[in-house]
Amino acid sequence: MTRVFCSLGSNMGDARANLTFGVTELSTVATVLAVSPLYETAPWGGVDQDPFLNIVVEVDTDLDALAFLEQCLAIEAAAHRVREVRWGPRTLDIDILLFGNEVHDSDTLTVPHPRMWERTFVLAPLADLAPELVPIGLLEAADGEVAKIGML
Ligand code: A4P
Ligand code: MG
Repeated sequence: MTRVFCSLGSNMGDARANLTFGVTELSTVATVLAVSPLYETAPWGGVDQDPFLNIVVEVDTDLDALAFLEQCLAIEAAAHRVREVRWGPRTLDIDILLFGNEVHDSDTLTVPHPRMWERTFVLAPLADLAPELVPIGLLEAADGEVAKIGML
C-alpha cells in the first residue's frame, strides 16, 4: 500500500458537488483515509476566473503511480463529461501531490508536484491532514488567499 495525497479543485458549476464526485470516485479505486476541510481560494496563477473550492484527500492504494494517475485522469474526464460543454473549462482537477516517498520526473507524472510548495490552496489543507509534511515557514511563504469554510 502506498500513502498518497491528492489536491482536488473546482471552480465551475456546482464546485462542492464536483469535489464530492471526485472523492466518491477516488473511493472506488483507493481507500480514502482522510478528507481535509473545504477551502474557498483565490485563483492562483494570474488567470482571471472565479474563486476555487479546494481540498486535499489522503488515500492508500495498491496501484503503482502511473496506474493511479490514469485513474485520476479518468475521474476528471468523467466529471467533465457529465457536467461540461465540449471544450469548456474544466470542473474538476486532481493533482497527485505526494505518492509515498516516490520521485517521478516526466511529462506524464512529476511527483512531488512541482508547484505545491508555492500554493497556499495546497499547503493549508495538506497541513490540516499531515502537518509533519509541511515544513515550518513554507505555509507562511506560500501565495494565495484561502478561507476555511467547513467540511465537504
Ligand atoms: N501530470 C504531471 N504530474 C502530475 C501530477 N503530479 N498530478 C500531468 C497530476 N497530473 C500530473 O494536467 C496535465 C497533465 O499533467 C496530466 O495529463 C498529467 O499527465 P492537467 O490537469 O490537464 O493540467 P492543468 O491542471 O490544466 O495544468 P497544470 O499546470 O497542472 O495546472 P495546475 O497546476 O493543476 O493548476 N487556483 C486555485 N485557487 N485552486 C486551484 O485548484 N488550479 C489551477 C490549475 C490553477 N489555479 C488554481 C487551481
Ligand atoms: Mg492539474
